[in-house]
Amino acid sequence: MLNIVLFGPPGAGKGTQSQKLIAHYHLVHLSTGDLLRAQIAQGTELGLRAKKLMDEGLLVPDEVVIGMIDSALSANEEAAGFIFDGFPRTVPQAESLDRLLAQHRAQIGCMVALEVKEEELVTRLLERGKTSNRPDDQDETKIRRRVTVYNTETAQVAGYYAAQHKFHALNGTGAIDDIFGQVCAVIDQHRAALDEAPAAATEEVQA
Ligand code: B4P
Repeated sequence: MLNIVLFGPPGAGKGTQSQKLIAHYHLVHLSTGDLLRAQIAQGTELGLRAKKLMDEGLLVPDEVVIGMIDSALSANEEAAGFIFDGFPRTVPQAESLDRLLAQHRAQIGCMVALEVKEEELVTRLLERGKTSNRPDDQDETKIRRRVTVYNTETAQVAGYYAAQHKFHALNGTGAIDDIFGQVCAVIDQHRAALDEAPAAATEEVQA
């Protein structure tokens, strides 16, 4: 099973690269942002609670997103693997993801982080805000708050995966196809290593 975490600040290109990756590797795309926006569109109680936080550029509580990922994993038992986009965003979310995947005899293969400077993030998100209809993309103060939340609450998740030797950082600035090529190179390198040592990987999951 090929399980990839796509990581980076808001506007780094996670959603953009995810679309290309799911087509290339035939993986299931799990974006907590998309799952939350679906709840908002359906007008559920969860969606109403999440909307208030998302519109302000704040994170939704861990137990809410962990519950959504738990359900999505169970609903996709036959998947060849997953692209986790925008999740995990806190260390407790990362710890829960490891536990949930272990229940499915799986684990995260690698995390690919897209690094982009704050001014470029703000430019991209304000541009998307012209057409996305997303309140969190339309106000520079909220966009900068999202970047601050990333720096204070989310960036440390990189260390969690670095400690497991699964962290790879790439420059997320430049042509989308060039960045895609670099993301694929990291994933292909991981797959080659898996092919060479499948037994070791399985033992690790069962331990
Ligand atoms: P998300 O939906 O995850 O949204 P995002 O971080 O804003 O966007 P993403 O990073 O995918 O966008 P992309 O760069 O592809 O989160 C929204 C909110 O949901 C959060 O603020 C939070 O409230 C909540 N939430 C979600 N997950 C959560 C979790 N796990 N825990 C708690 N709360 C959670 O695209 C941005 C723009 O850049 C696009 O217009 C794109 O065209 C452009 N772009 C992409 N690559 C480019 C490139 N190389 N060059 C130029 N432009 C590029």
